[in-house]
Amino acid sequence: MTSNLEDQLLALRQEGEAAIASADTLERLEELRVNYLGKKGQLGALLRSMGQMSAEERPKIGAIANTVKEAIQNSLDQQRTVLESAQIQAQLESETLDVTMPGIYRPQGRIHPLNGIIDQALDIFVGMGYTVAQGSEMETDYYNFEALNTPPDHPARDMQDTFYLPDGNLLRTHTSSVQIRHMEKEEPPIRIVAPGRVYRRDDVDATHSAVFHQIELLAIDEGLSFTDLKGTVKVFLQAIFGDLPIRFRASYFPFTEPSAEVDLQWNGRWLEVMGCGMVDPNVLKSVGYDPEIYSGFAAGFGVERFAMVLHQIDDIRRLYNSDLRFLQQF
Ligand code: 2U9
Repeated sequence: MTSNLEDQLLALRQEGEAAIASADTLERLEELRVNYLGKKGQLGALLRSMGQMSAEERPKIGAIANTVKEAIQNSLDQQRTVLESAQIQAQLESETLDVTMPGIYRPQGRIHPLNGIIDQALDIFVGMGYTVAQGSEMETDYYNFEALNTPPDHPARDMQDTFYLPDGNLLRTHTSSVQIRHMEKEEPPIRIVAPGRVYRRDDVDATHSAVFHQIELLAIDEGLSFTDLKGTVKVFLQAIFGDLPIRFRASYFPFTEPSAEVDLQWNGRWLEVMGCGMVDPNVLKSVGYDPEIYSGFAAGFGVERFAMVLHQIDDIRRLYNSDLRFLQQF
């Protein structure tokens, strides 16, 4: 009886170890664990028959049963390690990237040179405390001209220069109406920068377009002087073009007095790049500001002109053609 049970235990160990060693999946290994060591497994079944044993035999068989259990458990652990590392190895091999394979071509968009300059300019003015303001491209005669000290007989209002709409409105010829509307709503101090599309009835050629982009800035406060204007314009132009000489040349605009044009020395030549001036007292009055208390300065420039100077573009129309051979250079 004793030796029979002992033989059975040792046979179970041998059979178990062999089956476990040849298990080729983790699922199969789990089946074997349940079959040998589980509650209703083979080892348990053999041990239940120990009930009929004498008190002397029982410890001896018990000890053998324990070594069998440990041996089977060891085999299970060992085989689990083998199978798990094989699984990881297989996963590593199937997921390995071939870094020498050619990549997938994805066409990549770029910032249009006009947007690049607008972004750069707005960043500079925001850095100086200005807020971006925008408005409608369709305007009334009042906001585009009258509030800007441009009387009805002024040549800028000529049908030849401005797109008038059948209802008497017009397409704005500059972004200045944005500043007028802003001043009507707000009180000084004011620091705004207004980017946008503007319209002029120009014949289109290499340097003229009927639609182009402007950026204008406006500062209104107590005690602002031409010196503040010069400093602001200089900081801005040098941030865009580098540390180049600039000069202010007296000029005329209806909405500023005094007015100046700003030239930049670029590749040894003086280039006109901006207009500016102290806001005319009549403009301040038109929005209800007292010119005895407040003064201010304004400046404006054409974005296309900046782009053409910076990138050596010979024809303004290249900026609107969406020709990828051109745009991919930026
Ligand atoms: C308000 C008061 C004054 C804006 C200004 C210029 C001078 C100027 C041109 C540059 C080239 C337009 O794109 S361009 O053709 N602009 O020379 N603009 S002062 O003056 C203002 C604006 C708003 C209330």
